[in-house]
Amino acid sequence: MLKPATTDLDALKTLDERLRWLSAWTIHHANHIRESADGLKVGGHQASCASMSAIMTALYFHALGPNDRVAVKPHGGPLLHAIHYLLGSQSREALENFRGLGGAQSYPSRTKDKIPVDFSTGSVGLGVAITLFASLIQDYLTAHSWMEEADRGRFVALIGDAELDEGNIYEAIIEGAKHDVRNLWWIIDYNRQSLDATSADRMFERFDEIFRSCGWRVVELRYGKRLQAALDGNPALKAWFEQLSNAELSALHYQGGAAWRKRIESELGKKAAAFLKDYEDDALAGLFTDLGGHCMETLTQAFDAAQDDVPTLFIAWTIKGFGLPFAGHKDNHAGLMNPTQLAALREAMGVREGHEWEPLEGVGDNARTGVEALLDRSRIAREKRGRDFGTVAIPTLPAPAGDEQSTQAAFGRILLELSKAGGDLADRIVTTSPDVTVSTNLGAWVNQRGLFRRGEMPDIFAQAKIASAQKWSANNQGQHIELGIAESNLFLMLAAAGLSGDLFGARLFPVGTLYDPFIARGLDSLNYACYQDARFLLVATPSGITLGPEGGAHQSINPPLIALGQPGLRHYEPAYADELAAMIQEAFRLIDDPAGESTYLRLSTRSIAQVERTDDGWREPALAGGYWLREPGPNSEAAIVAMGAVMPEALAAWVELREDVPGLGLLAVTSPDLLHRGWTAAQAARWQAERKPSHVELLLSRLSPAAGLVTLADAAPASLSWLGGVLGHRVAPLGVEKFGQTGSLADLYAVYRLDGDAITEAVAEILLQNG
Ligand SMILES: Cc1ncc(C[n+]2csc(CCOP(=O)(O)OP(=O)(O)O)c2C)c(N)n1
Ligand SMILES: [Mg+2]
Repeated sequence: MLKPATTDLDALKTLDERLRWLSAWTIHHANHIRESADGLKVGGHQASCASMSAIMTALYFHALGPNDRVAVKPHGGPLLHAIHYLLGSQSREALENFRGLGGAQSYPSRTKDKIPVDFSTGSVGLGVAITLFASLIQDYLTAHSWMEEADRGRFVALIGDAELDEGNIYEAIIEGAKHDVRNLWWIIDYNRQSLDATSADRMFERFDEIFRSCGWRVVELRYGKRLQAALDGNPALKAWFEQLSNAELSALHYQGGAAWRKRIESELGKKAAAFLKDYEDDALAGLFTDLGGHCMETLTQAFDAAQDDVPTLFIAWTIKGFGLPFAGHKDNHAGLMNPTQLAALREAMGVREGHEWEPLEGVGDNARTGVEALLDRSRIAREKRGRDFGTVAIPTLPAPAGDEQSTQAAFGRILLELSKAGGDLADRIVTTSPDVTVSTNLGAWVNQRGLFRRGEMPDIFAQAKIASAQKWSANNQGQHIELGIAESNLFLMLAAAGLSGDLFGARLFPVGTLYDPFIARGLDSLNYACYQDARFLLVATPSGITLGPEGGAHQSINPPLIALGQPGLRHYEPAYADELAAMIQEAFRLIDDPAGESTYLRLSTRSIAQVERTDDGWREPALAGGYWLREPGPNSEAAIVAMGAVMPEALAAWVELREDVPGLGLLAVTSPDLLHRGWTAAQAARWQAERKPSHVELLLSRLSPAAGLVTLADAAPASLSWLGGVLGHRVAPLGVEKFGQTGSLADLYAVYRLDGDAITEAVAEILLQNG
């Protein structure tokens, strides 16, 4: 903890002004001064920054310790860059290039920004909630001795008040309450304005109730010291002030001192209004803008008083656009000062024209020493962390034995065997699931490795000797983190655990399970995890209409298309247990590889006959996206292309048709995602001297150019139909385009045209077209 000497308050106030200036100037420069090649608006949020400069000053130059991590509200990005500029860890060039290619990003970005960004933000609500899961992961790591107690930090989220409408925040605090989450500071920039307007008064007293009931301490910083004193001495004025609606308050802040005076004179009695004679209009406006979130003394005292580990919500009252000409105006969210207004601000802040980028411009000689000393002391641990946490050996994972298996059951067995074998990898795996641990076959792993809780949680059923396949006791050595049914929480947990190396210097191998259709429920959180380059294995099972009688609303059609369009996530869809073992091994390797990514496995509960292998030749091409399960002959006129759980239908059709269709091949696709990526990458390299054909081009080049493809997937047919575009083969796509019907597998495959008849007819049509 850095405790300020008493004089530091002045230095902090100076830095607050510098941040307000530099953030406004950075945005102004990008919009009004930098040359625009395309005439597009650059944008930036001067009002959102001005609202929070004091809060960030109090944090970064006073309250933060070296291990603390912060998620900054997206539109406060320029403030974070200004802080690093003052600390010497951001370049002027990057600020001049704000929102340009290679410049400071619009919103703080872990992966794209060059300054250390602890958590990316952008999609509001997610940056807030990930801090809670990161804190849980910190507890997990220290309990498992992957991390020293002394290296523990606090997790801070700087939140726009309108972000509080995002439901994912409440899902997170409910989960946090179950796990006794701690070491959190969530600080609301309570400017009572959103993007469109001022925010609803009715929510006013509600947020604190919600947080308190989840075990949080709520600290409201409504008034700065000066305003507090003025109101304390004038109860009628205080009562009047506190009944103003959000819109009225904002309007008055915008209108300024004369408007305050007029309202008070007309609405308060002589005695209560007598204080007005002591204030000029500007001073009066200044008095009423002295809200808690702008008062350095109030902020630093509040932070100093919250040094225990109780999760704390600070509601810091602020004014959106504080100190800027559009302060309080309801339309100011994306408002930009015009050059005249900017010049006026520059003058008012003592910044000389031509010296706008000087870090300490306008700071007098006397103040400078104190400010420089404070900057020096704040330079701690704000360096970007390298990937210096070592690598983990990934053992070969054998395929589970068995002539008939489902990929879901095989997944459970592979993890169980890994657990029994033990070792570094097994110890570093952390599994998590939103109340579908048992139904996704993680039960055996959990029986072996236990549930994680900071405190001991006995298995009451086991103690009572009630027979159960699940040993459901928990302690701080457990390796499974059970979540409630909130898929967004699953992805945020995977994001936090998947960043454990980068955040804490200790690599974890997170494995999360859920039903395939519910990926859509947490999609933005999944995208958020991938955008930050968090590394994890996502196991989605069951999937498709292959769920059969259990299906209906749980059938999934489009996740393979989602995966096709999701950077940072590799989709594998195995048919057989040996493919699955290879894919899990690869997924663990990719978690650890600096150039790796996360993996999504789409599995099934359908037990199918396993194929006999004569050699290992399938393995490498299967990991690259597909292999010929039945080799095509020369000049073959047709091929069956199939993925995942419907492989038995494809194989049966191949057996039936191979005599009539000489050279008929069967291509097993294990990852449309990888095949497509390889194809587009090869296309993009078309003018390079050594353009290498992609895996899918090599696979399909085995066919005659006139051949047709019958593609088959328990998914949207577009998952595979694009294959025709690679070398120009005609395609008859089979797949699922509607869902929601329950039934036996045979019935469903017949209705949805995934059965042998459908394949035979499609092949016949191709042959007919060939004449
Ligand atoms: C999920 C999501 N929806 C919408 C937006 C667009 N958006 C950006 S900021 C904002 C309002 C923010 O208001 P607030 O959180 O109060 O921040 P302030 O700028 O007032 O500090 C909106 C709707 C977004 N970034 N993310
Ligand atoms: Mg707001």
